[in-house]
Amino acid sequence: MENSVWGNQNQKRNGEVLDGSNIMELVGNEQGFSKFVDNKFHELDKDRDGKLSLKELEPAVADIGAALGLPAQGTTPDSDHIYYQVLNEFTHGKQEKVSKSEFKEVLSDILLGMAAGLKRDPIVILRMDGEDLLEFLNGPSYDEEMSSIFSQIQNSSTSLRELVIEAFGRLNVDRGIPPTSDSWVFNNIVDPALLSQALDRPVTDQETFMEEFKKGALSVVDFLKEKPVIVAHSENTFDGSGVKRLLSNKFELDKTLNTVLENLPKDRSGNISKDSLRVTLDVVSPSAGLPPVGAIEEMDKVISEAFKMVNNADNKSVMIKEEEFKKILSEILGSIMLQLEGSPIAISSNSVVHEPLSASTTLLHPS
Ligand SMILES: [Ca+2]
Repeated sequence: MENSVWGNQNQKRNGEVLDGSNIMELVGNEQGFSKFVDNKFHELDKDRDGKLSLKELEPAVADIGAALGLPAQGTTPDSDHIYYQVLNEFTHGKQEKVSKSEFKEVLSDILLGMAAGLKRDPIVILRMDGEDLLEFLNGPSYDEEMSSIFSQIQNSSTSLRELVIEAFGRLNVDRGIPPTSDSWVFNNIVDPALLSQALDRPVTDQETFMEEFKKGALSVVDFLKEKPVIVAHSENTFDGSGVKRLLSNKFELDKTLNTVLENLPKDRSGNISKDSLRVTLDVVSPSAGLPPVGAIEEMDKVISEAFKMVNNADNKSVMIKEEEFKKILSEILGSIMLQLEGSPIAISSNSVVHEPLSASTTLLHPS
């Protein structure tokens, strides 16, 4: 595998950190970045007319989406909306071909945005090859931790098999278990590892559970040795500081809002429906250091609370002037900021890095 701007993915050691520094280096090197853009542009410009059509931009947009961690296009309306926004960035909302200098400018903006995000919340790449799990199984905290898990889940499952699987789900990457909610991990590691055990029987006592769990876990160790799983681990804290930064920078806030407002439907007097507030907030979210809607349940609660507080009394689909629209949106952002400052949301996420994903982000690999 070649080096990507995310970091050197060839290094198969634990805890490799993607903090955006490689991206900064790439974009900051004028000559190197020009060459990078030249190569990518040439690859994408299939008909060699020196411009990129919407069709020719598609692979670039798909790569950027994958790099942002979005599901494939067509998966959810929310993620499709972000893809649409990325494409709009390139075409400036006009459905026209894109020149090389426009392509370079937008790509640089997008990459620097990603780098800033990674600097704030670095991603740690973990290679799970069974060693950490084996260490945990033989370690001093094992018995206590497993019996605590047993007491929490003993009544939740009817069969021993389900209970063992549930217990794997309770152990996280710190214990050397890749996320079992990932279907690849389940189908290729957990499920086959348990095949040789007779687990289709009722749960009786803790001792039996402990014995069967350990057998299963040792078998998982063997499977991980054969097929190590790469996991991208990140810990994000949303404490409102990103929103505060955006709100305190009037110039950036205006620039961001104007770009969004240009693309919103308006009536003949140029008024905008309050219905558009939600979608506008979504587009502004990355600049405010907020996750996309639907990504984090706690965050969605904070946001709907902000909408209730600022916007609840009025008729929600009323048409309002652009200035009023901006003012309400700023108030909503302010409310989100205050809520997050009061009680920050901390999220730890683990996603399995599958080969197809890393292979598809060719745009971001300097060649
Ligand atoms: Ca072309």
